[in-house]
This record gives sequence, C-alpha cells and structure tokens, in this order.
Amino acid sequence: VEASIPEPLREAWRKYSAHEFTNKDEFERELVRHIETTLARSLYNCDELAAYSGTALAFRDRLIIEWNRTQQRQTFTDQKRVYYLSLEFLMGRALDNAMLNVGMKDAAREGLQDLGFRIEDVIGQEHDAALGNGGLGRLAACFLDSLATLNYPAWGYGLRYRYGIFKQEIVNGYQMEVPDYWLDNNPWEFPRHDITVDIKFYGQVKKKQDENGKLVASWEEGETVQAVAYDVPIPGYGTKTTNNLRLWSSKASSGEFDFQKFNAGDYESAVADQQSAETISAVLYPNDNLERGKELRLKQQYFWCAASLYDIVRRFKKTKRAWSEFPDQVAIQLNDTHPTLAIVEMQRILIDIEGLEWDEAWNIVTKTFGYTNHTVLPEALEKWSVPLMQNLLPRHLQIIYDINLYFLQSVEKQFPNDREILSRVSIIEESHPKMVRMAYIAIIGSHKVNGVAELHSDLLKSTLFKDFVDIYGVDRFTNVTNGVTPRRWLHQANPALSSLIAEKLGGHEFLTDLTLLDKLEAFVDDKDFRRKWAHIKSDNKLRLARLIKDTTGYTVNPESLFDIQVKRIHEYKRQQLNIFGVIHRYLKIKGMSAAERKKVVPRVSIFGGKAAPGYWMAKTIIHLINKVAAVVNNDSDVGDLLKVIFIEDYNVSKAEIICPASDISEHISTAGTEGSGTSNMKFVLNGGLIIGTCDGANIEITREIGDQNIFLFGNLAEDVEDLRHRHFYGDFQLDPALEKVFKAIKDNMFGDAGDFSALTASIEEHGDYYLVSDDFHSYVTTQEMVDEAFLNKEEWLAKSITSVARMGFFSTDRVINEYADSIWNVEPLAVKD
Ligand code: OAK
Repeated sequence: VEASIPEPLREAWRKYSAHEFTNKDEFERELVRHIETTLARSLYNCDELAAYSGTALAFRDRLIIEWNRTQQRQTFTDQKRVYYLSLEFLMGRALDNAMLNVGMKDAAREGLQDLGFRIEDVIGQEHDAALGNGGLGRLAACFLDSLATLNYPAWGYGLRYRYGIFKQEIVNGYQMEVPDYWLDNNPWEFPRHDITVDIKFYGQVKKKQDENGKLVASWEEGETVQAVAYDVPIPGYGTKTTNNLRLWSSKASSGEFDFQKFNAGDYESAVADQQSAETISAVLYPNDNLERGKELRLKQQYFWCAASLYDIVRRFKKTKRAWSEFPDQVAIQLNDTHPTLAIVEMQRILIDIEGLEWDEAWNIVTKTFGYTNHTVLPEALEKWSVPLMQNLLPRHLQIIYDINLYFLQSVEKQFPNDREILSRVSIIEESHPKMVRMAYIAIIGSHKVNGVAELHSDLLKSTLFKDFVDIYGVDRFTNVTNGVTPRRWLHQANPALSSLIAEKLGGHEFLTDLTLLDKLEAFVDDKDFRRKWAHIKSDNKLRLARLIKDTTGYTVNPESLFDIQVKRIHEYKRQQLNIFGVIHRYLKIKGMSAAERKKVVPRVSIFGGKAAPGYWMAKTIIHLINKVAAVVNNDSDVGDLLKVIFIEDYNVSKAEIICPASDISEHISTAGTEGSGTSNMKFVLNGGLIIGTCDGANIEITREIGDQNIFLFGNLAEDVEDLRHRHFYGDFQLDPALEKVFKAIKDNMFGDAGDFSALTASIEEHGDYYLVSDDFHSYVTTQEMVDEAFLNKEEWLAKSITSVARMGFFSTDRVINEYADSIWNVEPLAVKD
C-alpha cells in the first residue's frame, strides 16, 4: 500500500503531518489555540468548563495522532487481533487518565496554572462516561487500559448509549433516578459517518437455489436500522499504543422506504420511524446481575453484535486470506452472554453469505470465540423466549435449532443410555413458552469458557455447567481471576501513595509490573516510611470527609474508623447485613455507661451504590440506610461514636476518592454468590483492610496477603445449600441480636416500620435465602475484632503496608496476559520509537 503512493506526495504529507506537544509551552499554545478557535472563547470568557474542553481537545489531538499510527502499524503487520465484545464499558473520566498515560500531567498542571486554572478543578468538570452498571462494565474498562498498555492489537466493541446509567438522587431517603444525558460536548469520541452497517430485523426466511443449484436460506424483507461507528481512543500507559473502542449508534436507514414516505407526504410517520430506530441505542439497561427479557434489549444485542461482526469480517476480508485462517487472525471474547448472538451471526455469515459448509463454518466459529461467565445467580442467566426470537431474528432461530440438533446428536452418541442429559443440556428449555438458553450457546460455540475467580470457576464446573464438563472434558473450562488497572486505581486515584511507593522502589515501574510491590515489605519497619504512609491515609480520609460534607452536609471526624461498602445494592451483596450491624452497634452504644463509651472506637459507616429501578428490596435497603443515618447522625447522645453516611450517585470518579480513604471495606456477599468482586482489590491496593466472607476473589486475596491481614467471617459456600434447605423445611432460628435489631425497626425507631417489613420478613418469614441471620453473629463479633485491631495503630499500619506489598497478582496486566496465552493465542505488537 505504502509503495503505491508517489514519493513527492508522501514527502508533503510527512512535512505537514501533525506533531504532539512535548512540553508545557507547547501544551499551553495548543490549549489557547483550541480555546480561541475551536471553542471561540478568550481570556475574558474562559470559565473552568472551557478550560476543561480546551485541555481535553489538546490531549485528544495527541491521542489521535498516536491512534492513527497504532492503527496503521496494526494494519501493516497484520497479526492476530483481539475483539472484546461488551455491552458495558464503565470508563469514568478520560482526561486525567490521558494526562497520566502520556506522562504530561505535570506539564498540563503548570500550563493551566499559567493561564489561571487549578488542574483539579479543570479535571473535575468532566462528566463520567458511565456506560455500565458495575463490576462487569468496569472490568471491561480496566481490560482496555491493560490491552493498550501491554501493546496488544485489540478493539473494544460496544453500544453508544445516549443515556448511560441513571444519576441517583436521594430524596427523603428514597432513591430517585434522573436520566444521564452525557453526550453534549464529549470531546473523546470521533463520529465515523462513513462507517455504517445496515442491520436487519424481522422478515422471513426463504429457501433459494444458488448459482450451483444448492439450496440456501435467504433472510428477506424485514426492517433495517443503520449502525454508525463512533470511535474512542484508548491510550496505554507509557506506550505509544493507542487502541480503539468502537461504539455503535443507531439511526434510521437512509433507504428508499423513508424517501417514499417523505415523498408521499407521510412526514410524521417517517419521523416516527426515525425515532424508533434511534431508540435501539438510546439507553443502557440499568440492571446488574439481572435479566428481564425485554425485546428492545434483544434488539440492542443483535444490532451491536451484527455491526461489530460485519466490521471484523470486512477487515479480515481485506487481507484476502482463506476463511480457514480466520481464527489465526481474530479472537473474539464475549463479556458474559450478552454478545452470544455474535456466535450465531458468524455462523450465518459463513454459511448463508460466504457459502461455506456447516462443519467447516462451525469449526471456524468455535476456534474464534471465548466466553467469560461473571455470575452464577439464576436471575442473571439470559434466556430469550422462542416466539420473541422467531419474530425478531427468524434465520438466527433456525441456526440455533441446527446448532442444538448437531450438538444433541453428538451428546446422544457419547451417552447413549442417558435420556436425561439431553433435556438438561438442550439449548432449548422445554417450558411455556420455550426459552433459548444463551449460556449454552456460548459454551457450545466457544473453545474456552472462564470464570472470574477460583471459587467461581470451580462452582461453574461443579454446578451450573457440570454436564458440559462431562461432555467436553475439563480443559474447555478455565479460571482467570480478575484484577484492576493500577494506573487508575493506584496512580490516578492515590497520587501521593503512588509517589511514596515510587520513592522507595526507585521509580514507577511497579505501575506496569505490579509484582514489584513486594519490595515494599522491606520497609515495613522503616519509621519515616510508616509515618508518610499513615499521613497519606489521613489526607485521603480528609479528602473523603470533604466530599461527604459537600454532598450530604454531615460532618464526620476523620480520626474515626472509616468503614466503607460501595457497590451495586443487591440482596446477595448484603448491604442489609451491614446496616443491621450498624443498628446493633447503635443500640449497644445507647445502652452504655459513660465509662463504657470511652472505650468505643468511633466509626463512620459509609455506603454507596445504585439499586436497579425496579428492584424494590434493594430500594428498601437504601431507604433503611438513609433513615438510620437520619436518626443516628442527629443523636447528640452518640455524637462521633457512630455516623452513618449514604453517598449519593456512586460512580467511577467518586470511587477514585472513596477507595483510597478506607480503613476497612466490606465484601460480605453470601458465600458462593459473588463472581469475583473487584472493589475488594481496589481498597486493599490503597492500604485499606477488608472484612469479608469466603467468596469470590476474597479467597485469593487472603491467600496472597495472609489470613492475619484480613477479617474473614461467615458460613462457607459448601454449607450454603444445606442451610437453605433446612430453612425451607422450617429449621430456622432468628439470631437473638438480630431479633433486637428487628424489634427496634418494628418499634418505629427509624420511621414507619411498615416501610421495612418486606425486608425483615424476607429473613424471618421467607427462608432467609441470603443467610443474613446465619452469618449475623459471626459478622458482629468479627466487627468487634476490627475495633480491637484498629486500637493498635502500629500493627494496623503494618498490616496495611504488608497487604499492599502482596497485591501484585491483582493487576489486569496479569489477567490480560493470561487471556492472551490461554484463550486468545495473541502476541503484543512491539512499538518502535
Ligand atoms: C452484570 C450483568 C449481568 C451479569 C453479570 C454482571 C456483573 O456485573 N457481574 C460482576 O462481574 C464482575 C467482573 O467479573 C465480578 O467481579 C462481580 O463479582 C460480578 O457480580
């Protein structure tokens, strides 16, 4: 390609091609240029928002220069690429990350200062990109950071929602949802109006003869919607690699159909069609670990899968390789089952459009795809009704039936005397209506299936996917324990700690090789180091105390023990256990003498997180937390001994302030329910200790940091089923301390008891599915051990330092290298300067 362009032309392009700014003065020049020309502002009317926009545009220019070069490099070398398909990318803010990743934050700070701005205020103007619900979406964002940092040729594919996750407001203690319109003036995306794909829905399947007389299926008529690409540059840390996140936006196809309507004077209906097309990418479904089976959600899934695959296939076809080489060029990872239709769509492209034989096509498909499962919760497992799919995607349903037929035939051969297994593993559940089990398609259509922590992967093999282990052998199933990117969750969120560590280790190399943190253990007795470490934690607590004051009006004493639980609100995550524990503590303090109160360790219990708008029990838990806060925080008799805070609208940028400020954080899900958890890692990486159950990655965190450095409690996963069974048959005794808590609630201590009756009844009367009562005693006594341990400041500090030193395993860099080796078989693409 390069050689076909005449030298003089190339010379002219080289001469005038854009250059990155490399120092403060050049940055300032770019900033002022953007403010004056792109934004049409001046010295006299440049507010903080304009300063943010100008800074973002200057950095965006830098990223896009490297983005172009990266894409050219990847195209020329033409090696295998990774495509990460995720319905959620919870990116948070981009500017601070871009500054740190390209190593120009200091230059930006000084440049902004010259022009009269504080960099923190400027960074604070950015609206979070909140295209995700929780763990799954944030993991995708951390993966993109590591993929770029490690120089993997990789693209993310997602949806460009007009509305991300809703903004949460707390009104009279209740959660209210406010739409999050975030796209105005978003400098981080590049619309590609030239990159569009027409996506079809509905219609019928006809059998036709092709030119060789072979009978082929043809999907005809139906409606089409256009997918338009929007690209977001993803810079790696300390590397020139800048990868791409491609988000699809929906709009009406500019087909004749619309023109006919316009011409026929049917203006209103033409506009309505347009709006209905735009609805597809309008809003992120706000459910975490819950699937509702709505048609529009299935439309979103197909729209995004089909557009992404068209794009991937188009890129592959440019190389003129044989189809058999597709899996050598392309690895596609499914982030949970949401993109499972990509498997079906790929098979459709190969057999219906490219004319391959079924077996040859299917072999290519299975070698290409990998599937990551993120949850064992039954309510989160995707099933789509057959009639719904028949109507929306008639050809895909046929292909699903064929996949199922061939699969069941092979199972029957393998287990000739076992009728039961066929109905258990069938993709089609024989219910009314029949349902398509998406996880089964994902397993059958992939060469590797992985869970996100050891316990979770073991549970998949021994329960949910047991039959498939018998069928395919255990090698198809693997574990890749989650991590977090240390760039955002240490360096960006906790710059002071990052510099202190760098000072001791002789540089910031630990940010790209987190195992180097182990060298910190040598300084655990270093007095000066310990003093600085403690000081940084205090400062971070002060920073959070200011956020709390600004957002809730409550004043908290930063000397208190900060106990934090921030994550989506869900019964399985058991924020109710936490708030019942807080009530227990409150009642205890109320009953104490003055002398006893002197011994109480002052504590601030901090909560944050969103409930799915239709999840009433989760909303009730939020309501209870806020009512308890109102009573406790205004009880002068208790004062600083206990404060309860609910931080409104928990999101990525608030997490960056919250995670560095914990003394202890809570990861207390019913054993066996949390896939991994990743906030546990963020808190420990920032020097907080944790209280948790033997669940998800808590188990591996314990193995790494040592069981003397973590507060574990509660029943084990292996005992959960038996306990539930016993409850079901009436063998249930409410824990006596919990009974007192319930009595206080029922005596209207926190407002109208009726507001909380569903919550207490779920435990007392309806079987306590999440084992709150079973774990209550163990939880409360473990919290007492936390108090005790916190009194010994020196030992607590040693635990904090030692834990951080042993967190090297939990970087997404390690995670991505594991995926690359064991699932994708891809190599990084070295960048020459
Ligand atoms: C969201 C929607 C559907 C299914 C799963 C999720 C989800 O967010 N799962 C979470 O994924 C995280 C990343 O792997 C895990 O750390 C969490 O434990 C898991 O709940």
